[in-house]
Amino acid sequence: MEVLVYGAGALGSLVGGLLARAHDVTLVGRDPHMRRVREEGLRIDGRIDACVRPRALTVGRDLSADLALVTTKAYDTDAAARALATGEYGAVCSLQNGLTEERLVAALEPPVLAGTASYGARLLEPGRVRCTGVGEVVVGSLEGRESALAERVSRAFTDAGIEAAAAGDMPRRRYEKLAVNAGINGPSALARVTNGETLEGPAGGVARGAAREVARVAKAEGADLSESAAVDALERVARDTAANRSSMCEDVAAGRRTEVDAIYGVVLERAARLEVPVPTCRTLASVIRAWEAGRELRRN
Ligand code: KPL
Repeated sequence: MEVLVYGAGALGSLVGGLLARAHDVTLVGRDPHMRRVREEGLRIDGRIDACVRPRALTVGRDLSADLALVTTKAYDTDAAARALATGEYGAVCSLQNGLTEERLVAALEPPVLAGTASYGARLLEPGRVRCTGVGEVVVGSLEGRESALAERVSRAFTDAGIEAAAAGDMPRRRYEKLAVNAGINGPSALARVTNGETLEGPAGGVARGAAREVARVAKAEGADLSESAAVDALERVARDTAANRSSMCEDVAAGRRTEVDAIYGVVLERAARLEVPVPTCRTLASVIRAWEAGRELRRN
């Protein structure tokens, strides 16, 4: 299968590299990472060892593939969609944080699938990605229907040795992932602690509170996610990735823009529309946005 992986950050590089063991993969990312992959291949180490040679590009326009995976930061979704709209794809599947799929649907003709990936990944240097946790990829239709296309996409992952499944309950899973991100990312970034430590002490109360609020929004929107299921998912992911730092914690440590809008912004928007109080998510959003504004990483 021809697979385009749009966004060669840590997760995109890992998933693209693993897929390249069985498929014809093109990675789209930035130099110097892409240059090194072109010249020397992509080294995967940590929990999985591999060296693969995917195609590595810095411009993702006018391409075609059976499957386009979108793995950019959530705030780059519109730019990714504009580039993908110039090409031809059998299907598009997001493995991003936040509820980005609606934006892809609005901009693209091919069918868009929702996906989650629970692999841990860290870019060590150009051309080298570490697998810090082996997880699974789950894909499915946005509406929560059984989907033959999702089955085919999930088989493409399993053919490359990635544990994967097609699921008919993506609306619930997307909110579950959002609850996990809301619980871990903000508190871990503000306290500068690992995912495991996020559950301890006062940060743990904030983390669980944020996850519960996302479950209330999910319920109000008709997705079947209880507060206890959201907290269970948060605790499971924090335990399974205990030694890792969340992407937001890494972003703050590196002085980079975060995914605050894609994670907390989307919760606040939907909560306002559905009249659900979300004070913990609102506070986390305000503090992280203030941090970004203070570093001129955002204007509002
Ligand atoms: O998705 C993640 C992130 O870091 O953005 C979690 C689930 C928190 C894993 O680290």
